Amino acid sequence: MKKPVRIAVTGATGQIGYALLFRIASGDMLGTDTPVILQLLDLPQSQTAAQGVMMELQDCAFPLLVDMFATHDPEVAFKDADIAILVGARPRSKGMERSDLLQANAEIFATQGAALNKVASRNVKVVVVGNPANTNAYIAMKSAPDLPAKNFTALMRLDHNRALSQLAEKTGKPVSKISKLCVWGNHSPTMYADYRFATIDNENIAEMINDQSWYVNEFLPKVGKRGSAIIEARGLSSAASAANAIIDQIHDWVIGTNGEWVTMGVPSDGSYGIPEEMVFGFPMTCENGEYTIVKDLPIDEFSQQRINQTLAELEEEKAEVSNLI
Ligand code: NAX
Repeated sequence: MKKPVRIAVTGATGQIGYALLFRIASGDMLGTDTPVILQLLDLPQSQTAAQGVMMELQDCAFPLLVDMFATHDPEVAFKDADIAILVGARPRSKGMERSDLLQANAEIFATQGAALNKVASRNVKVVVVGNPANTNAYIAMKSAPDLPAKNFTALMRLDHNRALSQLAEKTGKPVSKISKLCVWGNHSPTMYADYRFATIDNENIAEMINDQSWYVNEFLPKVGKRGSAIIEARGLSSAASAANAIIDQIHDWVIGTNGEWVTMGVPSDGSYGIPEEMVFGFPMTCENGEYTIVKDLPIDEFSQQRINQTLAELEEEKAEVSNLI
């Protein structure tokens, strides 16, 4: 049996946490040969709920779940964590301005970044989910100067999966046949789901669909506003699909993509003119626990315009929280 992997999950008693923890413990994320220890973080007022979630986890009798605990102290939750999934964030309350929300969340992620810096495994892999995910990941990364910056990522896989499914529906082909799709930028409606390189059985999807108006006027807005459409229909924000995307992103980062492209929000290395360290969605391949940005793709005028738009939004978010970094 392999050594257990310590997985810290924040916001553990929230909707995404509830959809996520059971799948981690069942082996969906790291494989059925990898035991796990769950280290759950939530606010003091959620500790009773956390006990309830742990009772349910216990009642599943998962063979891979070797230990778990819940706490409200980030330094306890992140102790020796190999993987940290930062889901917990402040929701927007009535009358709260966007800048107030950014600030409130920035403070949470600055504190959690500092705690990771102090107590987590030196090679902890971090996925930030709580919104605004890219900027929160940037703040956590800047608050953890002793950890590798590249280990701080933002969840962009839900956007990628949403785009995949829309293309599968349009072409009538299975999702599993689609390759080389990517989503650039911020996890927000400004994201740019780019299908220019995407193929099905080596056939270019853009040529197959051959309808730029559908792409610009239907596909891009549908993918970009999918989160709002779900809130409208369900009365609650995406939870199971978000949890599934977290599982996918970490699975692929740890286990590899076999040359397939996925999307992750990662600190830029300057590729495609994105300022260094800006946490940005890029096309990615993963191997041996490391990700690599797919380089040197041609960027046409339309794509550059879309990339500039999502970058401008991230620059704005960063400026609003500059007091914390
Ligand atoms: P919930 O409100 O159901 O749960 C959030 C949980 O976080 C609560 O249990 C709360 O007590 C806890 N929490 C709040 N502050 C905390 C702190 N400082 N430390 C630890 N725990 C804390 O929200 P849920 O639906 O689970 O969504 C969580 C976050 O994910 C939100 O910010 C949401 O916007 C974001 N999302 C991000 C997505 C992405 O693709 N990046 C997609 C789904 C989701 O919208």
